[in-house]
Amino acid sequence: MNPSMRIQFVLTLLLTWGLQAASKPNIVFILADDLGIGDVNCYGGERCQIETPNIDALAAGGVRFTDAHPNASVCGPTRRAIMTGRYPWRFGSTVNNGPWGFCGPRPNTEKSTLGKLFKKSGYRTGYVGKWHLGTTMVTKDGKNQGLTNVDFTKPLIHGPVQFGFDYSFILPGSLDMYPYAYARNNVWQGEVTAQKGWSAFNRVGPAEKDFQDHEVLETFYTEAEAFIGRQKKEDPFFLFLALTAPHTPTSPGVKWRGKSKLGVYGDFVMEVDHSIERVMSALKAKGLDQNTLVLFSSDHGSAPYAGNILKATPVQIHQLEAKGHYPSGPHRGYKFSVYEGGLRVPLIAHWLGVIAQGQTCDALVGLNDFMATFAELTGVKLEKDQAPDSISFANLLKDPKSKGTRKNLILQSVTAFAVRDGEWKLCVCPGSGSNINSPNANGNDPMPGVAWAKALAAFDGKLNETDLLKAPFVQLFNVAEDPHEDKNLAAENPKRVSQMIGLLKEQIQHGRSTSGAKLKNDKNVRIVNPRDRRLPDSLRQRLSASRSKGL
Ligand SMILES: [Ca+2]
Repeated sequence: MNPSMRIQFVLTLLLTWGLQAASKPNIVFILADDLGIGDVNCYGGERCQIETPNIDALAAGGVRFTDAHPNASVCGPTRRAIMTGRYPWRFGSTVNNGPWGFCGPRPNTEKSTLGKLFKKSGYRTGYVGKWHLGTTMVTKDGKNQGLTNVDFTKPLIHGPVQFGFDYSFILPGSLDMYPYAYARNNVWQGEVTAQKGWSAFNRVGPAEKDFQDHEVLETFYTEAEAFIGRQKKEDPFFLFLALTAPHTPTSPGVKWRGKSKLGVYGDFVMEVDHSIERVMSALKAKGLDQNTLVLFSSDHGSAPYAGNILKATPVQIHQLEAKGHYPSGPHRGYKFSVYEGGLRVPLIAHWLGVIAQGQTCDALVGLNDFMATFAELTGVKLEKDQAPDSISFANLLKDPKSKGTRKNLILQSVTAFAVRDGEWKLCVCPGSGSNINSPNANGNDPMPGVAWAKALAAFDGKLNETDLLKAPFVQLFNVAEDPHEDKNLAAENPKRVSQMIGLLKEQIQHGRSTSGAKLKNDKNVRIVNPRDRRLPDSLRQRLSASRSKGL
């Protein structure tokens, strides 16, 4: 390189760095809890009976993704994948574990997080809302944290602080998972001396004496506004606002009751919609709306037990559908299932001056992709072992019609894997893939008992475990042509089934799905584990009979 070329090269580098430093956007990510894709008007259309003016306005001013997915159809694993960019099934078991909101952390979840990523790039980081990623509490007897032994006068040993959040205000589990108490920067707030509970799941447990279920969203909105209010124009910030709604108990704030035409469920969704209004107003008040990327999504689809009765009530969701409101939109199934009703969610991005108005993007995106996307937007280079399943979709924010970077995606119900490869989706189970022991999953048809009985009856002869990776025990759908997943094409496409199982095996064995050196999973991962007690006994009996009779 001659001297003039060298000077030009250095000037170019300085200019690039300068532009990056000047253009670091603030980022606010709002995550709803159990909000179905059909609960949002700009997705549900005529099948949606709830007004969501603020989410719709966010979409009208930015880009609406139509093929976005959480990695699981339940809360915990999805949140783990969002926070780390790593598939949730790669993590090991929880430690110090107790029931519901007393759940302990999974080792390594805190190792590489969104909080730490943003801090590395010089951001102020805030987390407000539902946590559900596991905490370690001080116990009076030194045993695992639980209903009777937590010392609420002592701070959390392990919580958002350990995940790289400068400021946090959390509910450790969810709105129907005790303890019903907030922790600010790992310190319990108020006096946790009461016993309360609102859910039909009989989850009555420790609560702060003034804690009210219908005040939680308003409390989180006030906290989020205050966090934004403390920010300075010159320092970028990241805020993760994780709502507790419309998850049961369906308990909107007093001023939201009666707002929707649909009933109390609609009222609660409207209070979720209000989160956008509060965040956008707070940004505008601080003059931060011009350089802030606002994202909105849901942790998975709506629960079959949610509806117009405050308490969780089995299969209540069908009563909403009878009124013309379909929380899963055009899709089949709900929370817990392997079908799109549980696994396809709204995802909207709004960024003035960068994202053009009124865009839609049909590319395949996973919520595990935030980590790599944010790394790209903030100019952080991920280490080789960080976010091993995260692929940046930053290019889609700037040009929603450009080619998506993600070709495949691993999903899961509570008991089964699913693999997306282009338009194809392989569900590695018969039926909905929900838990045979969970009456709360009812409504996810066909339920596992029925589906497995039918598949076992259709299979002749000796059954080996490897047979469980083929028809009639798997389902193959083209989700572009068949959004309701009615036409199972597995039996007529054995080669495609086998290729997609191969893809899943490779991504399990490699410890990562992005390019790079092989990594280790924190536990042994099996595609189908017949010893899983959430699968029916009939499966174990058939395998055992095949072995003993040499059929
Ligand atoms: Ca949830």
